[in-house]
Amino acid sequence: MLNRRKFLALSALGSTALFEKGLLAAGKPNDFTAKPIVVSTWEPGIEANKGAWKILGSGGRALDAVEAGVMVTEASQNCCVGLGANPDRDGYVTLDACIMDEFFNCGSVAFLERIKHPVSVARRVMEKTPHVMLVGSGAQQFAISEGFPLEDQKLSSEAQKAYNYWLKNSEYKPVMNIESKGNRGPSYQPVFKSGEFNHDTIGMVAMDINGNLSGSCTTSGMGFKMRGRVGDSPIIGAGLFVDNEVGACTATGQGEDVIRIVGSHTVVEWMRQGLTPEAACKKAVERIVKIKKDKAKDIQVAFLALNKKGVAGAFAIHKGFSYAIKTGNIEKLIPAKSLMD
Ligand code: SD4
Repeated sequence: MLNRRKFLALSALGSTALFEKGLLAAGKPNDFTAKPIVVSTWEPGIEANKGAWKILGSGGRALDAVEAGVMVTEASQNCCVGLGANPDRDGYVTLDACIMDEFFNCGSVAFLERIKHPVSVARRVMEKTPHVMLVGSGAQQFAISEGFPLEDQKLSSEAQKAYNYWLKNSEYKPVMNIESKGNRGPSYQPVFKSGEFNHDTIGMVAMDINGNLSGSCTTSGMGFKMRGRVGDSPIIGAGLFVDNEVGACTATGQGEDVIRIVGSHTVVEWMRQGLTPEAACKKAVERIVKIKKDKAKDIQVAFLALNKKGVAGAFAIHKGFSYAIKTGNIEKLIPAKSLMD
């Protein structure tokens, strides 16, 4: 097992070093058929999965696990998810999240400010209101009424540096999850070199010991986005979808293009037709690439899916997307296959 310090040190070496140290498995996701199982996007998923495992490993419900798991990432100031993340172009961090259980219950919040755990507010929307989605000041008001503290609006020191850098040109041209560049700008040099934590989202799907599926997704969205912009992450069907008869899927990358094809729902429907999780994710990626034509080389989108047998799989437009998997005896970061380098 990796402790956090060792993981950060290894992460700083990048995916190649992790692979060499045997912590990455080369793309054979179909080897893993397990119950319980949790999978989540990008390298911070390793820590998040540990949080989920505290519940899954003791026989708990997948819904509780996917909430607890991504809360680890939301609370981390070292990751571009949650209040430590990059702000919008006006300098405010705005958060989106959603959650979905095995009964098609779902809840979502978007454009939420100054609340540390948007995924938990999304769960309250699901459980305590007749609605699926609350946004902006209404979502914040609801969170406060539910006892969530209003946090300081101050940016994290990393985010402040990134924002200062961005302000130099104030160019509205967000860079999305292409590993070599990072989303804090093509030439931004992070002071905290904790590896490739250049993402703003974590998506997690899990199956519990009873074979029930749930999922969660939480994000600060695209760094330096237009104020009020919301991507795919809180949109049920786009950033996340769960059908307990078939499987679950979550997405990451350029949200606009995930929404365009209602990505996660599309992947689940292809799994229903018999495709493996990886093949279903690949087909969704191919659909986006076909729509985007030559613009596809400039965007990253990845899907991560889990079927009812406990088989996980993923696929991305570009190389560099990896996902973390945890079962009773496996804890790995797996590089996903991609259409392009
Ligand atoms: C969005 N899909 O807001 C998110 C961004 C993302 O890693 O996944 N970043 O469009």
